[in-house]
Amino acid sequence: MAKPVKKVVVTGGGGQIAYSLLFRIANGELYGKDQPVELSILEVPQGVESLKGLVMELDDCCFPLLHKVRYDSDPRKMFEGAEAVFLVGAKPRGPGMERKDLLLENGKIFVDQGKALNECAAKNVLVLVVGNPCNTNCLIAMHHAPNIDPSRFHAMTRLDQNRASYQLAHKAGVHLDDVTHMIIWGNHSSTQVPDFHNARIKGKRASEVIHDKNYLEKEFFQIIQQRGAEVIKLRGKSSAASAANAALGAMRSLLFGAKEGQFYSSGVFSKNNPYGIRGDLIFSFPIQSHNDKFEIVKGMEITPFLKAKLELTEKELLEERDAIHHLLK
Ligand code: NAX
Repeated sequence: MAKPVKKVVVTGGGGQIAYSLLFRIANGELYGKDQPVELSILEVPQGVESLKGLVMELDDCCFPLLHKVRYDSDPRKMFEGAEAVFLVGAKPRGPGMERKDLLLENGKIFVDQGKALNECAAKNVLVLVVGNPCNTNCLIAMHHAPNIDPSRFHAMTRLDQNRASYQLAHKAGVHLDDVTHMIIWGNHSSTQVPDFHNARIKGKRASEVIHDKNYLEKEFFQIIQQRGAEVIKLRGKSSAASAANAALGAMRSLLFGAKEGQFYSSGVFSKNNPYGIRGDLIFSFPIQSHNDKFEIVKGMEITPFLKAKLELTEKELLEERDAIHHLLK
């Protein structure tokens, strides 16, 4: 007998990340090749018309698992019964716009969407916030959805994790599968902390394989922290296919867990975290999931170098939270 259809929502449907993401979900790359899906695509009112062309393309792919596609500018309609939600849609930073202005502009979007999720989504919905600044947007959405367990809200740091894993594998000359435990701490921004100390290459600490301390502490950090900006400089547009790929991977980890003995990075509510980070932020930690429950992995070694970096990214997140505190009322 066919499985019941899973309801998946992607916001920012007219944007470039959604253009990569939607086709992969429809092709069974989120839930698997035996799971029918229904897609609901949210856009701003002026962007809805162009979604007709996107939906024509989805139809023309003849995806056997794609049960139905809906699109609209009303989050309440789109979130109805949703089980997996990718909050991708957000405004880009315009010319001369400060990060603080972007926080305020995009923050308002996540107030409304948080409320709509609270009212309309399935109670066990999983929400992955991609739209930037994703940690703080996630905090806002979570805050306005008190009926949904906070552990269901995640901000995406998987792209940063993937970038860091690739760089370590490349530098060490090993296969990607040989790099494990690669964790991003903190904010998805240039203060993020790609933790080479706890990362493993063929089971050993990365620093036991890559002996160049200067590379690990300076160059590696800079490559990862600036990777998004570098892609924009060269491509003229921000990362899209790699972001969609990371979003799929992140949601799959939330749905199905990591491989035995491994974990992954995700921005989660920091309340009662075991690393002394302030408890009212969305902060990226190492995460393990068991039976649909998410836990911050305990016992990671925090060196003085890491501690100083964690303080910087925590400070930035506190500043972001202070800038939008009125949206948390
Ligand atoms: P685009 O500008 O191509 O698309 C964004 C789309 O969102 C537009 O079609 C816009 O109309 C729509 N939108 C705006 N407000 C909306 C609302 N209230 N409801 C529904 N849709 C709305 O951006 P794209 O390249 O797709 O990137 C989307 C977001 O992802 C951006 O905020 C971007 O900064 C962020 N990213 C996050 C990453 C991460 O790792 N967390 C990496 C990639 C990316 O930079």
